[in-house]
Amino acid sequence: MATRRSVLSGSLALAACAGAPAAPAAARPLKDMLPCPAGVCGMSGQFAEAGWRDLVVREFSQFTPEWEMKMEAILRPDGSLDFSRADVCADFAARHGLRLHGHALIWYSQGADQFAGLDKAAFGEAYDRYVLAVTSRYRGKVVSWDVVNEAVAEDGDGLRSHHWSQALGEIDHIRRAFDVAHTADPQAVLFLNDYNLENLPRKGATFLRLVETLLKAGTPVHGIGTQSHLDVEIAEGQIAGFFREAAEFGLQIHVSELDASLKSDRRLDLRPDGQRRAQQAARVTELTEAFMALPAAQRFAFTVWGARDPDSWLNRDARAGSGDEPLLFDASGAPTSMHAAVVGALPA
Ligand code: 9MR
Repeated sequence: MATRRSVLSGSLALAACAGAPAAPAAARPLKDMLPCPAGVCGMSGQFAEAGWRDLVVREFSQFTPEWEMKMEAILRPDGSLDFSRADVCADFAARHGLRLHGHALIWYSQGADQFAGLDKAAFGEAYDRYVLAVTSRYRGKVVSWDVVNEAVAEDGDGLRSHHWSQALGEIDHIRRAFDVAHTADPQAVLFLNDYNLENLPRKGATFLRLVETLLKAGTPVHGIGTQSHLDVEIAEGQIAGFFREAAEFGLQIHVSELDASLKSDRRLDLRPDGQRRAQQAARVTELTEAFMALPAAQRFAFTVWGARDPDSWLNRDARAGSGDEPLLFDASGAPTSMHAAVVGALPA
């Protein structure tokens, strides 16, 4: 496939032969260059910051609340629901014409305290009520939901065990969440979302087996969300391999939380900066090409987990410190070398 990279390098070579100065590629917004929605996450605390807001509105066409639509933000300790922060996000998206992706209804890391002590029947009822209430409230506003987030065990050996699976069943709690969400909002595109699917082939394989199990059971799973918090050191071909297999279900695919740490999976890394950047560019190029090679109808959106490098969760982790450059824009809002890797891999 001809990509912008090959076309651009061809025209630059011609210009150099003719002795003409090479014009910089036109700085077009990402949302105009991608053949699918360009997504970004953010938090309501950023909405008033002009630098963040202008960049997001100029470059992106889809928005994922990074926190405000999670159970930890909505479900109060007493079990009542607080939609105030999620509503602020829905309003922000509507005001700026951004498609809204809901994240995330059921996540192993949340809700344990509020659901503790309920007997099986009460647990199931509260579970259904939560999913129903949230998806109904945003019907017609949220286009898509991560219904179950991070179901697969860390090392890819089966599924995680947690309060949801223990009370309602390993597969059944997933089916139940999708069924309720679908009933509440039949138009919403419903995703199973997880991470390390490209980084750990064993985990990717378990995830795809889970998708198959759910589909065979008639569960309304419409999409595969691959978070793509990329480990830039993985072998060439691993990302493309995962996308090829994932595509076989014919479901929509969402690159849902892309970032690519330069910190080598948080380990001490003494290699020259240029070498790590080259790794980052190579893997991000592979990911972008693999996504763009999907049939158009399967490309749901291409979402990055933060607008500018300092916005990244990776720079908010107290242990890791700051200074990572895992995103498409730097602190000033200028495109990074990772941005160039994405743009270079887009179809010409
Ligand atoms: O980036 C998010 C961070 O700000 C939150 O504190 C954290 C817990 O809610 O979640 C982070 O986002 C995670 C996402 O929801 C699911 N995949 C992994 C993301 C990074 O940890």
